[in-house]
Amino acid sequence: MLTSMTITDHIYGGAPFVYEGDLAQGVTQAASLGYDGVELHIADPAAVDAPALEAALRASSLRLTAIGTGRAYVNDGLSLTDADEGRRRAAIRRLEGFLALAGRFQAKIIVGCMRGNLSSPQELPAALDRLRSAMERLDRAAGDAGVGIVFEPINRYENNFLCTMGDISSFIRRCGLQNTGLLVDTFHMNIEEADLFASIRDCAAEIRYVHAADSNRRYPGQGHLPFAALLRALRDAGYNGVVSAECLPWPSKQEAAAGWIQAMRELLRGAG
Ligand code: LER
Ligand code: MN
Repeated sequence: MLTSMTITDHIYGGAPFVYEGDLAQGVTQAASLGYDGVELHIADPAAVDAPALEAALRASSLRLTAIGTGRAYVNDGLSLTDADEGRRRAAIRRLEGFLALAGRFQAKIIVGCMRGNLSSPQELPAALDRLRSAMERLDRAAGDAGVGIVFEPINRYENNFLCTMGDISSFIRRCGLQNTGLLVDTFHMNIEEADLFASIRDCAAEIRYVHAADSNRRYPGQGHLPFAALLRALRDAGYNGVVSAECLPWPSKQEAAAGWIQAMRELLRGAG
């Protein structure tokens, strides 16, 4: 499996990223810590200096593994299920911009928080219809851009529908999405999955990306998740992709970035 370090220009609130600031410098830091790549979190792809990022990645022989889009919802309120058609279109356009940026780097696009929130449980069928039509369009655009989308189950306290791996995996299958897989985040899994290992086995065919944080969202080893067994289960499920350091910047950004890769190296060695 390949490791990736989360980088962002600015950490808002309690966001689970381990580097903030100049993105090119983030790439250099990830390389010096021994990561294989970086995962970028930004609100707007138009604000990224793509040539500078490209040059930094090339200089460090690192790859951009994925681009997280949640900040377009958290910062700018853009949701794929917004009842207002104009705002929903703006959310789709923002994601099309993200896909174009991802195409340049052969990175995956993460759709998580941008699914939005239901204002009431009764809104669910209408929200799923809006999401289906948005995701069908984005899935085709991803195919055209030659990149994959990974759809992330997020715990109920952040997004109040499609919270489990099974929910997302059936949504992907129901809509017949060809370029969209599942991103599993061990922190969200710990809150939402009834059985971590059964969920990995049941969704094995769809898992395309992993966020690794412990039960308290600190780096692996700082909480009570059975990481060695989880990594073995992922490997047994045929997963050999990216595992990313999306965890709290605790006790500091630097220590979290270094602590995560040190813990993960040992875990991956143990997982064989
Ligand atoms: C949100 O909690 C999350 O897990 C992220 O991957 C979305 O940015
Ligand atoms: Mn995540």
